[in-house]
Amino acid sequence: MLKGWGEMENSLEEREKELLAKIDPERLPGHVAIIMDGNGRWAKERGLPRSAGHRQGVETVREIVSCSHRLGIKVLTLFAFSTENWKRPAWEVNYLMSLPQQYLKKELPKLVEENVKVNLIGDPSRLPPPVQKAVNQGLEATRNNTGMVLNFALNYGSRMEIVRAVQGLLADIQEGRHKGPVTEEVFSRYLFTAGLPDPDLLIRTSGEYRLSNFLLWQLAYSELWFTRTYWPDFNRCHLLQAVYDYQQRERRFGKI
Ligand code: V0D
Repeated sequence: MLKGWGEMENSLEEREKELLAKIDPERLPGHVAIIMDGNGRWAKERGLPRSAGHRQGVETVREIVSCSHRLGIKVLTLFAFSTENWKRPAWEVNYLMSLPQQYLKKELPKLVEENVKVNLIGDPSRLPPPVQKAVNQGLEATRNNTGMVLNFALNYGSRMEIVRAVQGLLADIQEGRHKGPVTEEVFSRYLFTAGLPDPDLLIRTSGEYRLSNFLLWQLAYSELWFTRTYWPDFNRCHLLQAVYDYQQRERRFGKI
């Protein structure tokens, strides 16, 4: 028997309540990183253009940002656009590039009000100037916020990040700005994620089991959580389930 709209919403809410009751607020993952995969396949299965999958994916971003904020997660990193994504068809890249503006136009007032700080990792210099402008406005408007860090990986690639860190460190050594040993702590200050804690939990949607050049250094000790759910179908209950599973794993680890 198909359920009506009200009942479906209700069951999502019931599930959310159950999960919230099981989650220990004292042992939340401080930093959650997400590879938001499966928009294209979600659209294809519905006979829709890939852009429809991306559009629905933005709705999921709204829900997950809001849920993370309410839960008390300190850093949420979302892999929005990789250095490899430039190889996609021009129309799709153009559509993707319209999303930061679209998202910020609607969400920025709420992010400001909720004390969320927008941050960027990756190389913004290759992004179209209007995208750079929109993103800079988001950074600027939330610069002094002290709540959750909403970290978008835009034109991000982990190997590029590591090579640039080496270049930056080398330049600082050669020009006398860095003296002393090169430790892990020193090196990590040259990454895009300088100042942010490493992710405690990585989530990847859509049944792919790879890191795809995402945060290779930073994920060294993270718990990895995979789901076959496509990103447009991912909701707050999936996030809460991932956090709950993370806490179960932590608990087992502690007993060894
Ligand atoms: C498409 C699913 C939000 C994954 C989510 C440019 C792919 C929706 C942003 C965004 C994308 C980025 C920066 C910012 C504010 C919002 C975004 C892209 C793709 C690629 F400051 N969603 N989103 N950016 N998708």
